[in-house]
Amino acid sequence: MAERTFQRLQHIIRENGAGFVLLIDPDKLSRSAIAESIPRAVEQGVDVLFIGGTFLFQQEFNPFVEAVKKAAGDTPVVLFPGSIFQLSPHADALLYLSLISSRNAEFLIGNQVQAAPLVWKMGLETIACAYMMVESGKLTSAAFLSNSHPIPRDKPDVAVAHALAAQYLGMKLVYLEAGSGAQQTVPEEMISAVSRVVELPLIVGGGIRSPEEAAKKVAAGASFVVVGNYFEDQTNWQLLGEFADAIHRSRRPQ
Ligand code: 1GP
Repeated sequence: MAERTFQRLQHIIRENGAGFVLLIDPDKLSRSAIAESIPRAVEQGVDVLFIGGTFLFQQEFNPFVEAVKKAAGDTPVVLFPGSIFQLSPHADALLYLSLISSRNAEFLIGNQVQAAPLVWKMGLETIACAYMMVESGKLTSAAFLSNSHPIPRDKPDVAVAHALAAQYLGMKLVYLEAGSGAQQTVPEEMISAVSRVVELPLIVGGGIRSPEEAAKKVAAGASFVVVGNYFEDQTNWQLLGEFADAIHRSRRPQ
């Protein structure tokens, strides 16, 4: 029971080479669009759905997650919370994030302690995830709100040292994050430096806007590529299949 969804994520990597993650921001997808849009995304090759956002202006979180899970069928629905207000027992699992690139105790452990009793009561599967912000050209919401500096994009060794520390602490995943709508994506040099040394599956996201770019992240060593912003415009959803193919066809270095 404990690691069910995590094992499914590992299975996706084994079967597809790398996984395509669609990030759904509850403020950007209307409740009425869920029943039609989510099955379409799954049909076109989305492997995992993340739900999360910086804020919650529009939606009741819990019913939103319930509706997405209902529409997603067997596809894993994983919470990627922007705050402790984004928890729901209807998800398959929760990325238990620690912002390890910061030195801000609230984002390293404070919020995790606040959330722990709620998560325990919900019986949610947790997946410990080392979250690292990477400099991406402009100040992101995450950097601003956490009052912390992202890792300089020309310092892959700094990213490697953080990711190794996460591995030694027993975390399950590493997330290299350029930030939602980032001007520049996480550099391939950094992805490949981390994936060469660290054994944990690597999630890469932020500012990815084309199948080619997504494929490059996999070729550099990403096990999961996350795309959110680009698909907030529903007219782009016709390209979901192309992103999925590009991610599944690309090969991670052995
Ligand atoms: C943000 O990594 C995710 O947390 C996805 O970024 O919204 O820019 O695709 P985008």
